[in-house]
Amino acid sequence: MKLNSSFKEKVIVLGGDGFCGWPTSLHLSNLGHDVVIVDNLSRRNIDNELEAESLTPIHPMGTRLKAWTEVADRNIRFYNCDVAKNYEHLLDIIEKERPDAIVHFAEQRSAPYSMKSPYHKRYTVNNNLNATHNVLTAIVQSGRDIHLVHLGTTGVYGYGTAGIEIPEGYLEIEIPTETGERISREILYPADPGSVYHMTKNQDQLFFHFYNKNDGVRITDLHQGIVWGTNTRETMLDERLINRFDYDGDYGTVLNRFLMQAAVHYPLTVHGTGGQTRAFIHIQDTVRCVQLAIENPPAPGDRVQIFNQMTETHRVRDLAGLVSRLTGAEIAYFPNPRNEADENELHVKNELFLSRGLNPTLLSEGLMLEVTAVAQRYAHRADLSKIPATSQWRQTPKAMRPI
Ligand code: NAD
Ligand code: USQ
Repeated sequence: MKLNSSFKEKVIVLGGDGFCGWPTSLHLSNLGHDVVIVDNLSRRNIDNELEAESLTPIHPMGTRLKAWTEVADRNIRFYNCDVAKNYEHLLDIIEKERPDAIVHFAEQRSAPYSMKSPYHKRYTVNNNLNATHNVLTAIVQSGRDIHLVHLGTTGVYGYGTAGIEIPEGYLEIEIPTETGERISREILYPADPGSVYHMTKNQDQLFFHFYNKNDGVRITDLHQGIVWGTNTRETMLDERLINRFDYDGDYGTVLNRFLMQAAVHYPLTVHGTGGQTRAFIHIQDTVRCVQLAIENPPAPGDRVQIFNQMTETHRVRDLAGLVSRLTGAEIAYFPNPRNEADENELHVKNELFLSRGLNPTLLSEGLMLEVTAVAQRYAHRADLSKIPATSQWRQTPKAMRPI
């Protein structure tokens, strides 16, 4: 089962205890990279705050790492550090570990959580912006040529109907000049965030642009769609390595929620008309994409490299229909708690990963396995009172809203 890549690096994974970060750390370690996890375990504390738990029983970090050494005969080191607040500690870790690459997952990633209250908005902005800015500053201060791989979101492009296939980060434009000529430029695709969380990802892009231009930091920004599934080849090796599975109204993402809801016979919770189209990727492909990003760094002097990390797009009501046909689940339509378009089209380019060897896991292959192997298996751990989405996008009375 040990994989062996000829390309071996020292990699720090910020946020390596999380849903994407944990399986990525194991995958990179399995390939022979020397992996160091940095995490402040804030996601576990948010579970305490929300009184919600992963459907799957995730183990403490110490147990996870011991299990990995036993199973794979590889070592991963762990530092408990708040990268948004403890700059000196982060810098020490970078100077001591001397990484070739840093993968940055360490942000508050739930859109509904980021919209719950002024406290949650401020926490998300303070945490995410300071985390990203601290990492960039620490890379520059360390004086090392470290490739930063950041997990961004396809949500930075917004969810109106663009009318074009969304390019990988940069938009070609033509501008008429005063003399009537037309000049061409490539600019960052216009920012159109749909939540405070998504807004922090748009702001991250400006940090990357500046530190790349000013200090020559080599950066890859992965604009990732909604991740579905739970386990990867590595997390399946031992029960103690199991990945988290969020299903609550704040952190559960739409497809995993539908799979869990089907397993516990809860009507599938479609928001609004379900006409929202979104991009998706399986967790196994997430870890593979991060590997490909590390193996294909930008050359010195290159601008920020942006990959769209998604494999297919689906409409929410079509996903509900698919899960319902497979499992017999009922579908329920709820007033949408978010402020988003009821219906949108979405076409996203993802040629860069496909051309570098990504072989996507499609919904049609893995869906039922996920229902039986994970959602049904751990259904007894579900707290149904945590399923409703309670976070509202708008607190202002209707009369005060712009028309
Ligand atoms: P997660 O919440 O499960 O993991 C994030 C990890 O980062 C957690 O372990 C948390 O404790 C840690 N963290 C947060 N702030 C930190 C800080 N200040 N210092 C140290 N550690 C900190 O989220 P995830 O689903 O694994 O997402 C990881 C990244 O991928 C996020 O940046 C998210 O925006 C992006 N992403 C996720 C999805 C998805 O569907 N899950 C989709 C697209 C993009
Ligand atoms: N939705 C439902 N029913 C539900 C849950 C969600 O209809 O029970 C709808 C939402 O209203 C929304 C869509 O499904 O229209 C997607 O919601 P989501 O919670 O699955 O995903 P989102 O909030 O967009 O955020 C997730 C991750 C985030 C990541 C983003 C990628 O939490 O970290 O950045 O997916 S993207 O969607 O491309 O912006």
